[in-house]
Amino acid sequence: MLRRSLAAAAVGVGALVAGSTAGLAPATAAAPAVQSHTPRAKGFPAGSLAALADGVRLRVGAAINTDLLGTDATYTALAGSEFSTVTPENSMKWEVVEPQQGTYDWSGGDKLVAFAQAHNQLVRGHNLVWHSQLPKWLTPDGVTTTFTNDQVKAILKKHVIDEATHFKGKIWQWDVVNEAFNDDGTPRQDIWYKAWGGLGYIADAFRWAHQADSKALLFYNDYNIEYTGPKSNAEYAFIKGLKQSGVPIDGVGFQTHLDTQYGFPDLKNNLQRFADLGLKVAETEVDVRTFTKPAPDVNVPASGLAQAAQEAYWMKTLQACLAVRPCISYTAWGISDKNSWVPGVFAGEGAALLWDEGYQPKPQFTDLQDLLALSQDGRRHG
Ligand code: 9MR
Repeated sequence: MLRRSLAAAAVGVGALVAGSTAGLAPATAAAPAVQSHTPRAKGFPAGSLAALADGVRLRVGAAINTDLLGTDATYTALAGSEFSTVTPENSMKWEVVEPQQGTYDWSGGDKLVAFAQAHNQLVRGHNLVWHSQLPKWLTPDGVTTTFTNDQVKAILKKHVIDEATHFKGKIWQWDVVNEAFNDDGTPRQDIWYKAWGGLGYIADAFRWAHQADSKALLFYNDYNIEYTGPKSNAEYAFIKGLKQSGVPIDGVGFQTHLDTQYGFPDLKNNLQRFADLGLKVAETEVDVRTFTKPAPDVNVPASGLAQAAQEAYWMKTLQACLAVRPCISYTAWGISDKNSWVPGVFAGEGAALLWDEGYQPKPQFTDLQDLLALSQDGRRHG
């Protein structure tokens, strides 16, 4: 079900077999574990998304461009006051942290961790294993490499253990493996799949990450699994198998990059069926793009209808998380339209975030505030 191709150019695709929906864990059984993994957020301004979300035991976050922290005052102020969790948009990715083999650069990740600690925020680490944004010494394209299979295996093990060890104790949730399946449900044929001769690298990566940092919550993260279809079904079956085999996986991240030209996904059902496997779930990269006016207005919705659709989609993404108790965090993929990846990848689309290019909050921001305020006495209080 190709509702949307997350830009073949920028990101990958992927998935496997059809799974059943034999979810068993009742919501009441999951509640205590969820709450113990969602520490209270303190010190945020009244009315901020962080403070409002804390009232319903939810963490709300944003992907952060660490280059803008401390250099863009408005961006930095919003990053520190509105969000109770942060994700490095790029600065913990392999091409950034190990640009030459054996030479590490943790500066961007360390900067984000320090910022988070100074602002009472938790960090979602992103990511340890992916086919994209890999260093050139390892692969030019994510599918070919001059290393042997055994060398690739040793290189991945070292990377996962070294990075998880460097950030040990500082990461709330790690995206251990990102985007391992295609939209048609088949496994992505990247250098990891080829070296292992299958998806065995995923279980290994979770075990290594757990060995390095036993307290971090370990997530599998992907896009287009918000919709029921070949990809979501394949990942459901695969992750159910991981759980049954005792692999230390704690959660599944639903990236939630949505586009108003496609119908809204049955997101709540998909969050719930993965949660029913005994997992936490999270919305990890939420943005809602729509058709926009021609340049230079690349972040101005093309019509009132486009704007209204965006607002509805934002509210429904948050509603889905609020309705599924083990949904422990809700993260937007950026703060302002000024810095979003969307217009550069999807020509004619944009306006995907909660603040406009001038850092003014958009109606969808107020909508989320209102929804969180209305939820304060809801069932998530337990
Ligand atoms: O937002 C990120 C952008 O700055 C990078 O150029 C891009 C490279 O692929 O990655 C973007 O973030 C992606 C994330 O790491 C994984 N899911 C899809 C996100 C949007 O492409």
